Amino acid sequence: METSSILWASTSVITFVVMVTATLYLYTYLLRKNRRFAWGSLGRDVVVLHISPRGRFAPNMSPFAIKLETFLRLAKIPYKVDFEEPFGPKGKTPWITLNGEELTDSQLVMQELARRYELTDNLTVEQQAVARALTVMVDEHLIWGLRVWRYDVDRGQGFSECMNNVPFYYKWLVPMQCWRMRNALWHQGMGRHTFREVKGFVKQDLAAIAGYLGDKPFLFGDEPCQTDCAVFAHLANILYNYQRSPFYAMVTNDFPKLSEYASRVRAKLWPNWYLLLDPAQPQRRLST
Ligand SMILES: N[C@@H](CCC(=O)N[C@@H](CS)C(=O)NCC(=O)O)C(=O)O
Repeated sequence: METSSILWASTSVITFVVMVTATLYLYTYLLRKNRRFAWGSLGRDVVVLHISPRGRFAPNMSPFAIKLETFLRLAKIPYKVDFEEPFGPKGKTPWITLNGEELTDSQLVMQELARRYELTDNLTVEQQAVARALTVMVDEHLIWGLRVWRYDVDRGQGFSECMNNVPFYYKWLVPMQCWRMRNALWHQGMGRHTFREVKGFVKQDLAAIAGYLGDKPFLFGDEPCQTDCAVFAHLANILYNYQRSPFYAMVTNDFPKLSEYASRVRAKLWPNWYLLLDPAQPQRRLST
């Protein structure tokens, strides 16, 4: 091959690659801009909650998404749901847009909304300490125990089961996600324990919640508060998204009061739970 032909061929390839990249970039840019414009037109002070699509057994497969949506319902903050861009600026779901501002992380969003809407739970200093400890326990400890089952023991199988329309490329994506999560589990530390030890940790966390809940209807009395959003979300995740896991049996057999508690929060704040599933199910009477 002559040098001029090689030069011509490589210039064509490079031009093609640059043009495809530029087109893709421009397309993504315009798509994002259009979406933001559409979200902005939903109305002032309307929270746009960005989450992954609804699940088969619970309105979301992410406990953090359930937590934040439960909070929006509890606080009666008007919101609309977006499923097109579930991952936010930090690469995690859920996140929100409020009056053009992008806020991320369920806990930070709740704190910020509580500040802006002047929402307080009226807890004593001692209760605030317990609230903090319970929230961190479920968000940062319990969740990792569940992830060991989902991504290591069950190898992501339950993940696809929770979705109605599983996209065809999921059969390649799920092993990749499992590999990524096993890596994360190893670095976080939970992944270094035997599954028997992990079950022990989860049981201790559940026992702590049950112990504090006692015979109260909600964690801090007769009405749910922000901590109930987090605790309910993780219990709902076990009870509806992890039914094949040993954690489901653990909650229902060893801590029936936690099942009753989750049903109570669900009946109070998610009266349309069944209609939100994918596929939507006929609404049933929710027990309190
Ligand atoms: N601290 C975050 C945690 C959110 C989170 O871990 N979300 C998971 C889904 S349950 C996620 O986005 N995972 C994607 C990833 O890690 O790449 C919050 O409270 O919002």
